Amino acid sequence: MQNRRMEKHLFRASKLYSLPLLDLIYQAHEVHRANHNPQNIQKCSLLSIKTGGCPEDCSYCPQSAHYDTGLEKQSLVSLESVRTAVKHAKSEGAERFCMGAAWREVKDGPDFDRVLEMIKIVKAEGLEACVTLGMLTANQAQKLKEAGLDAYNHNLDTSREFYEKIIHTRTFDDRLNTLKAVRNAGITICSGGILGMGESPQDRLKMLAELASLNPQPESVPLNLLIPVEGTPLAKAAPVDPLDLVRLVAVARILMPKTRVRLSAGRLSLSVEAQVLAFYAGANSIFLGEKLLTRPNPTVDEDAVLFSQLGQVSV
Ligand code: SAM
Ligand code: DTB
Ligand code: SF4
Repeated sequence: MQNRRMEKHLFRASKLYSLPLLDLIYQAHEVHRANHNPQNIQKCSLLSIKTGGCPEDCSYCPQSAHYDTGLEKQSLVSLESVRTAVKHAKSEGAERFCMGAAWREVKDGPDFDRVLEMIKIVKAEGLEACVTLGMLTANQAQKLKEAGLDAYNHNLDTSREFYEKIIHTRTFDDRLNTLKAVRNAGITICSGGILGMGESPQDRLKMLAELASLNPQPESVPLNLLIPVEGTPLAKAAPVDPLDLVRLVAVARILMPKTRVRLSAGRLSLSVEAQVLAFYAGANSIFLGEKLLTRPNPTVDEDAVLFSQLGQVSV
């Protein structure tokens, strides 16, 4: 069933992708307006709560222990530092606070218990809480839900076929299984991927078709442009054409009309004009603040300029 749905979405995605660009973004914008207020762009803030030393070998990731990227490792941060970061993000206008850990999977014990407390801190400040902690069991997902978690980020990252060229320490089905546990626990799903790892346009469309065929569809789909990091196998990957990103945003918007499509990592490599076009094509969420997990992001001041150019009052 999942397979048939996936094939159907892939057929539609391929047809859309081959449309003339202006026809595609016109269609996407219509779907966008019918389902969202285009002025409403969600602002999410990111915090790395446990940095580096990850046992997985994801070829894109500066935090993998398999590569020497010069990154300083850090064990799980304190509750106090989370509280400070949440208050700061809130003062900058963030609506959602996302915490990321360089873990392969969650292990029950004091670290997981501390993450549960972190979620309660985010909720007490009135923000939506999201975490990304690697693989989860059904029981752990349930505990996250009880702590008040709104969303779990777990990316499919690319197509099923390309996945094994990028990551060798886990499988595409491992990812789908965690997404199932998240959904069954009643937590919303944030799942997307990365463009620019050497995948073909067809791989990108397959990834979108996989996401679109989840039932229900993910509430958020982050689209990251690869940030090439020295020391990783993808350090020399070629940059993505911004118009290819715009095309993909448009296809994502049409396949998943209600989903928040997030312009995620890589906005520093995009012009204001490319970002505006991506918003027009249906993107309606960004990461706000000068740091993603370990890499830089536009500053809040730069984004204030972007929002004023869009005619929005403030960030
Ligand atoms: N360890 C957990 C996992 O992999 O699910 C959570 C943290 S991991 C850093 C979250 C996501 O960051 C990855 O799925 C990937 O999409 C993204 N990411 C990591 N390194 C990146 C890079 N260099 N450029 C763009 N996105 C990246
Ligand atoms: C997602 O899709 N992108 C964010 C978030 N989910 C966790 C992470 C981007 C990481 C970029 C590389 C870094 O900062 O280390
Ligand atoms: Fe680890 Fe996540 Fe980075 Fe993969 S993407 S190496 S799982 S932190």
